[in-house]
Order: sequence, then C-alpha cells, then structure tokens
Amino acid sequence: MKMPISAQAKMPISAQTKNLFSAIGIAITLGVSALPASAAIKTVTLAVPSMDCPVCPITVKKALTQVPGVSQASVNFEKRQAVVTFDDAKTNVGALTESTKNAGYPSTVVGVAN
Ligand SMILES: [Cu+2]
Repeated sequence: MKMPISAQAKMPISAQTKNLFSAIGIAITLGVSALPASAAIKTVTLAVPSMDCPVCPITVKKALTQVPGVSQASVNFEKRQAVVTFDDAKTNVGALTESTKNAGYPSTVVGVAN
C-alpha cells in the first residue's frame, strides 16, 4: 500500500515539471522569434543645421522617407533636427545621412536609440 501512494505523490510533481519545461520552451521560442524584430527597429536623431526656412523640413522629410526601410521621419525646423525610425535590417544611419546630403542638406548623427 505504501508504494502506490508514494508513486501517486510523485506523479503530479513530474507532470508539473513537464509543464514547467514546456512553459520555458514556449518562453524561449517566443523570445528568440521576438528578438530580431524588436532589435531591428531603431530611431536616430540627425542634426540638419543647413535648414534655413520652414519649407526645408519638407524636402528633408521626403528624402528620408524615400529610403527603403524608413517607417517614419519627423523633421523639426526650430531644432534643426530629424528623428527617423528605421529597420536596421533594411537600411542604416549612413544611408540616412547620405539621403539628406543628396537632397542638399548634409546631416550628422546626434544619437541612436533602439
Ligand atoms: Cu528652406
């Protein structure tokens, strides 16, 4: 009689352990699949000092948003800055500064955020 009781007592524990492992497995799977997507989206702030009138930001914004991989670009004339959200699997900061330069507005990187 003692043996079946101890065997029964162990059963739920091993079942819990299996559930725990499968939960960890799911968490790892989700983590791995979510990581590249979240790491790829970055936001860079560019200084664009040569913008000298309120129409300039329109040209700069157009140049930035035409770069493949750029999802958003907001250009602030007062700050002389552009804040660009991009997928770093598709483009990079160098391509962004190049695009504003080609549009007539050389820019430099203020900072990059993930
Ligand atoms: Cu202008």
